[in-house]
Amino acid sequence: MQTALLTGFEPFGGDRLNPSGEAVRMVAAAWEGPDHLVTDVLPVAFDAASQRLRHLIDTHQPDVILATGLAGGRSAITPERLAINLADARIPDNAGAQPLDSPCAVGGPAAYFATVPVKAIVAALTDEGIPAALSHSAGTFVCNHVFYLAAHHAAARGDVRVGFVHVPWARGQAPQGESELPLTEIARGLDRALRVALNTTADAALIGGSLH
Ligand code: PCA
Repeated sequence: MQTALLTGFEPFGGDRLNPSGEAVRMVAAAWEGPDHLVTDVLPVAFDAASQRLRHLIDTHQPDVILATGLAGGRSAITPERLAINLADARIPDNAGAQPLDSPCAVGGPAAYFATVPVKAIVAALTDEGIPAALSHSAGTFVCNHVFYLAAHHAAARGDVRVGFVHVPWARGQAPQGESELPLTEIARGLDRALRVALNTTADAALIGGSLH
């Protein structure tokens, strides 16, 4: 039996809800194994989120870490391929911190690739009729920070698969005119993504690159 750590985020930027945190709670409530699932909803704060993540990893020693967050405006569930060693916040985080041009980890490599099978996840979600696409940038805010630090801890430990999935606005929560998906669909997508990450080690050789 493997242990999976699945995280979402609390609301930020003046929003009332964050679909990633809500969907993670739904996945946890419906989970029936066979693998052991640990979930948490992280603060949208650079320091507090990284401390919380570190604590979760040290406590539970997960085999798979899948962190998730909101990418408002995207129309699909998007596994991220790359975490970069850069914190460059356009808005203050929920603790008021706004790092500019700072490394996530001093002396760390410029970037890490996701080690969950991102293309297989996109294919599995698409097969189930859930809008999904590969993304090559998790941004430079708290989501990328958490993804980078999870990958950094995993690189030191070895043998841990790490990924990050951004989700769209949930239906009824999106600002006027923004793309949205039903929250149940987002939760179903995250459950499916996690199961693929748990059960598939080699990624699928599928088209998923972008021209720009
Ligand atoms: N989205 C933000 C931070 C928390 C969240 O859900 C991001 O993409 O960095």
